[in-house]
Amino acid sequence: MAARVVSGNLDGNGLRIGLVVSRFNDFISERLLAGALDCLKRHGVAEKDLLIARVPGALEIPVAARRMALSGLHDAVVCIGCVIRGETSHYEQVCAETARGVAAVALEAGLPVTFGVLTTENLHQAIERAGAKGGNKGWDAALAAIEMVTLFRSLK
Ligand code: INI
Repeated sequence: MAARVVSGNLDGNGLRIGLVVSRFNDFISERLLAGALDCLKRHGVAEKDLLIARVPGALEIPVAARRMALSGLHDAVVCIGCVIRGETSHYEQVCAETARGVAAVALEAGLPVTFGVLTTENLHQAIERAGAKGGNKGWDAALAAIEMVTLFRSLK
């Protein structure tokens, strides 16, 4: 007998999505947020089912994401921010702690918590990934959230 394969789809109808957005480097993170919102709306997520929480910097993302993920009010949480090496001496710590924290929240809550946090060498790379040549990582994180929520529904 062939193995059963389950996968998510990209139908966002009825999904409730929380977004955590950090203000640091907001020139970039606002572009990422715009990409994420555009993606969610184009895939059927209603405006009334979106909640955006703004935090100061990437290091504050995990704890806000945790709050949202455990609230029971969202099917997934999309994390958005931007860390640029050129602008920070503790780049490695900020990146590692943010990624580790977001992954820990997803495991604790058992909810898709996706990572739209850019970690780049310089501003140019960040611009490329926030709506220029490299696409928009906010869009990608939003799409991953929809796919994961719909996958989870097939895994019940
Ligand atoms: N936060 C970011 O989101 N991006 C950065 O590039 C950054 N730099 O450069 O340090 C950054 N730092 C702030 C940090 O995330 C916290 O907000 C701050 O330390 C207060 O806890």
